[in-house]
Amino acid sequence: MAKLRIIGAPSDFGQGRRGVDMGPSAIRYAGLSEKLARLGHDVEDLGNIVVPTPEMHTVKDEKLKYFDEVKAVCENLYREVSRVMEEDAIPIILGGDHSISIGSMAGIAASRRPFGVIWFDAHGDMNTPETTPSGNIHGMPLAVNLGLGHPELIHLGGFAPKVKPENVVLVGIRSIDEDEAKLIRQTGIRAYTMAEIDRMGMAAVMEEAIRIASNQTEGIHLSLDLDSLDPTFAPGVGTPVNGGVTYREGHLAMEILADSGKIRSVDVVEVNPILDIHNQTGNMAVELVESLFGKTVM
Ligand code: 6HN
Ligand code: MN
Ligand code: MN
Ligand code: MN
Repeated sequence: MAKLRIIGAPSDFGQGRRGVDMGPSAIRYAGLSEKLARLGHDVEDLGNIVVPTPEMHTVKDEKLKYFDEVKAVCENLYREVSRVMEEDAIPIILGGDHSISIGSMAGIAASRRPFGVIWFDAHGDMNTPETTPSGNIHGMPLAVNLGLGHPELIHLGGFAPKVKPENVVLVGIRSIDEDEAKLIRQTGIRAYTMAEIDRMGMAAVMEEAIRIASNQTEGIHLSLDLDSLDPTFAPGVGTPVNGGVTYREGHLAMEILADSGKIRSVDVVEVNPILDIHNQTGNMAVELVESLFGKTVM
């Protein structure tokens, strides 16, 4: 039995399209708390962090859109997540777009205990203000957590970087910007493309990913972007890319992570109910988290 604490971060300041701010509602509506409790866990929903109202704000810097708002949201989330970590509970952070991971990982790293990261995504999220094609901060959080990007984002919580490149793994990538690819290579993080998942199989990829992320660390943070999945199974995301992780590959990955016993924290991001079909993506998110916390056939 694990102590699971749900935190909503209903922010869409990291990307252009409104709707991901409703992600926490959609995931809760799909029964997250109840289903995790049914698996025997001690579950508590801590509600949402405070997020500014988008209609009251405008873009000031085209290379770092809604910088002040993203920073404020991440500072709130950092405080909430570090409190949960101090209680030795597992935070499950519901986005919101992926920029919120700047706050969640600052909170996870606050104890200064080393951890690894498995970042499930169609994208690299390794842009900086110099490389970004969109100016959207949700394309930058993994870079920020590695110490690349705007200094005020990097130093959120008062320290940097949040994680070492040798403990970072990307899984499911199939849409990477040109200069972003250079950064991925320079940092030396391990990035499993969809082509590698096809060749090696998801089980072998996950076994390697877990080995890398847990090498000399005390646990693993899973940052789960629902666009890692194929749009057939998760149509409700802002930046869908064809050729993604299948339904079973997704579950298998979560089941292998569950068996590892190494998960210490989770982000579930980019669920956009406005673009979804009957909450398919919200339901998929909940199903995957159930597998991650031990759901099996019998
Ligand atoms: N996400 N690489 C693109 C950009 O605008 O930087 C897309 C980023 C998507 C980010 O899905 O979390
Ligand atoms: Mn992402
Ligand atoms: Mn993505
Ligand atoms: Mn495949």
